[in-house]
Amino acid sequence: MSSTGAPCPDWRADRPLIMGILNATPDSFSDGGRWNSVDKALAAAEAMLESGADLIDVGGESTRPGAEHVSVDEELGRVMPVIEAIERDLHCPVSIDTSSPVVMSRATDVGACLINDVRALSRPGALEAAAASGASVCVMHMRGEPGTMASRTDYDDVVRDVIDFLADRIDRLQSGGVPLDRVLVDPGFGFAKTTEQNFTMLRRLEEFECLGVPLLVGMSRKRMIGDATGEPVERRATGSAAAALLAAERGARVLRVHDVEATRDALAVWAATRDSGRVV
Ligand code: PT1
Repeated sequence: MSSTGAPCPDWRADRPLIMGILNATPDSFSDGGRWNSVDKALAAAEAMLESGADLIDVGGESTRPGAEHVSVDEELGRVMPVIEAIERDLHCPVSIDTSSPVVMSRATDVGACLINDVRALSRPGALEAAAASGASVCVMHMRGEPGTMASRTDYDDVVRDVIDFLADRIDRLQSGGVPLDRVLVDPGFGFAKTTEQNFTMLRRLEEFECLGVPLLVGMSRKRMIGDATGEPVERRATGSAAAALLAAERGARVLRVHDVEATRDALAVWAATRDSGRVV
């Protein structure tokens, strides 16, 4: 990890952390206007920080169901200018959402403090790149690839099966040289799960505490929220904030969200009900 990058927030802080989502994909920040896409991404990151984000998750590959594969060069071209601009101008903690070992190394070299891999370091060289980087690592549960995962939803018990998978990944990370205090896990909402299975995981989220590492969750604007509310993706902020709040109540330590302000306010109300009464 670069000495110039902001360190990660304390994953074991006394309040849940907010991770703001920044998609560095061509469709997200290009409208042919006056500002180039890096300036727009930077402005979006700044707005999320002002709204209360604790770190910014930069991703150059869409992993939503059915998404297409992107080449490593394409991914680097999307994320590197954005991470460099954030490091230069905003000095905030940055996480890199990637499965590519090359992108992991390059992003952490310029200061990213967390590797967020939805494929749980399954690509050849990913574990080695992550260990060498000195960064924190979030490993997530998924089956297959985003293009095909929708059909792979046969579980004995979705919560137990996902816990077993994550426990195995934690072991592999430790054997590979990533210390436990730099590991986070994510049950992978919307990745090879039906809506019912997603809500089973949310209802039983406390069971993941047995893994002994901080839990990161991402339900923001996902289909499970649309199925519960009947709202299209652009109207899921309120449902997403409610889901984030329930996850916080059940022990989630990091909330990966698009709508930072709604999440912050939901968490502030939740915090006011806690023993200390101390506001977030
Ligand atoms: C996530 C996550 C992620 N989600 C982590 N990283 C996405 N650690 C990207 C839908 O059902 O949950 N955790 N990086 C986005 N992926 C999806 C998946 C988007 C499912 C939408 C859906 O709508």
